[in-house]
Amino acid sequence: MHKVPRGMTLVVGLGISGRAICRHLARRDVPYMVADTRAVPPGIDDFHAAHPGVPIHCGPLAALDLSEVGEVVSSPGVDPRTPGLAELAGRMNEFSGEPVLVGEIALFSRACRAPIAAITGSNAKSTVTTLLGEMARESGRRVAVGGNLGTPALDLLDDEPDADCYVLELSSFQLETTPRLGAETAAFLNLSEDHLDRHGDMAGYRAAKQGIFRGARHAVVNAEDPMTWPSDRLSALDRFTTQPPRDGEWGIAPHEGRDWLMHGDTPLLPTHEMKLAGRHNQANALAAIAMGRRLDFPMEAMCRVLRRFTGLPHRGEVVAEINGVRWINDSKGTNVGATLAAIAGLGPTLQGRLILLAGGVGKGADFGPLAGQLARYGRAAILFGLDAERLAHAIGERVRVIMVNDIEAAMSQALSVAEPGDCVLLSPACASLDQFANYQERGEVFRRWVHQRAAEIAS
Ligand code: UMA
Ligand code: ADP
Repeated sequence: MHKVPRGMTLVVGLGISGRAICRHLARRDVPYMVADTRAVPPGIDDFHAAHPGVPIHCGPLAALDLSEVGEVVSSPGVDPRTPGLAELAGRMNEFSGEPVLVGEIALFSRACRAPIAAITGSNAKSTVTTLLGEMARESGRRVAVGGNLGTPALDLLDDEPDADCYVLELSSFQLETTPRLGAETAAFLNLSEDHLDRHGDMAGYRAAKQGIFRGARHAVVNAEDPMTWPSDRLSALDRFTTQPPRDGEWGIAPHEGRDWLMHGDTPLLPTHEMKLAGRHNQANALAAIAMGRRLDFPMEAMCRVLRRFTGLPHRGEVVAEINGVRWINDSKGTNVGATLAAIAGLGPTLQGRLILLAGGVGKGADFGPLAGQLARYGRAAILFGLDAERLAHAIGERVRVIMVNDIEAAMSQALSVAEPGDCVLLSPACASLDQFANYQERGEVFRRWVHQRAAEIAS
């Protein structure tokens, strides 16, 4: 057994997060060593060159003697219940007073001197994080944006040390190993089934995400999803909803004959002026505004961003309109909650009906919840990939189902069944890994095909 020297810091995982942790420690002259469970982690030679003399342990963590380790800083993808780490549960660090086992975000919150705006949820994290970052910029703030999305949090501290505000997207994996975040404002957007292989059940998954509220001065939660509400009382709390707001909530209500984003009785912006499509994105906008208000961003600046922000690629992205039919790429809809929100969000805004393209790796999820919304708004569901049969079984009695082999066949079918006013929505409710490298590649295939058809039809 290899003994980690007394008081030494151990970094676990040589991926994006692990490397950011190493850079952070090196800049602060903290002695550390590294462990990765793989026999030969990719990029190990580059790592040796960049960090000469840093010892690396490869292979099972249980082969390390951690009885005298000072602190273990683990990567989000590494389960704290992994043999070797599990034994550290409950052990406290004598200097920091925090658990011996922490993650990257624990180091971030210790070192960060500017307000933190943190966003979590099963879906819409990247959209709200990006929106809030844009709102900060539009308000003249020096903002740094990253975390689970884009630049790792610890790199933000060093790349942009003078930022006056840090906007972080945080995953349940990151929050699970953050003893106290101390955010100025923290949003928990929604909770639906995901990552249960890691967190065991919904209660465990929710508990990990609730970590976003530890030490928070202000919370933003979803009035329609009680699972997002803090389990401990917080004095400052804002709630958003897609319904008319009650008791000072942020919501959506008719005003002068149209729907508006509202704060209590105050109209903020007509929803049709937003570039993002669907009710779910209006909810995302309200969450971002509620956080921005806490950070003193001017309302006018935030509304300017909502008028121009067209969304991130592969998230409800309108690719083209062909013969009166809108084609939307929501390839990032990789779980049932995301696809449900996309259908329920777009459905009420359509003149025609929805043609859903879905399927892939279902990760054992229950597809049943899709049936009701598809019955309400769907013309057809065109299914492909590994779990197409299981999907068909769950929704087949409520909407017309067409089974195909792959996404190209699904798009050809969609072209023939769609009528003017309809919308073809790629929101698979599944991971892509059975037929694609990742969700981006799946979205690119959709995009290319739609652009080609649009060009053919135009010529
Ligand atoms: N490793 C082990 N043993 C394990 C698991 C991992 O040694 O049991 C090692 C791997 O071999 C690898 C490294 O740890 O070398 C990878 O660590 P990681 O899986 O934590 O991934 P990183 O490359 O460090 O990227 C992580 C996030 N990945 C995950 O949470 C799975 C990235 O989020 C994040 O951008 C990055 O840190 C910077 O903060 C990606 C993600 O998929 C986008 N997140 C999930 C999601 O959004 O659903 C949560
Ligand atoms: P995340 O970073 O949490 O994965 P994204 O912003 O990348 O979130 O969006 C992922 C998917 O979540 C989108 O493709 C869409 O299908 C779905 N989505 C968007 N807004 C919402 C919402 N308010 N509630 C639930 N799902 C949503």
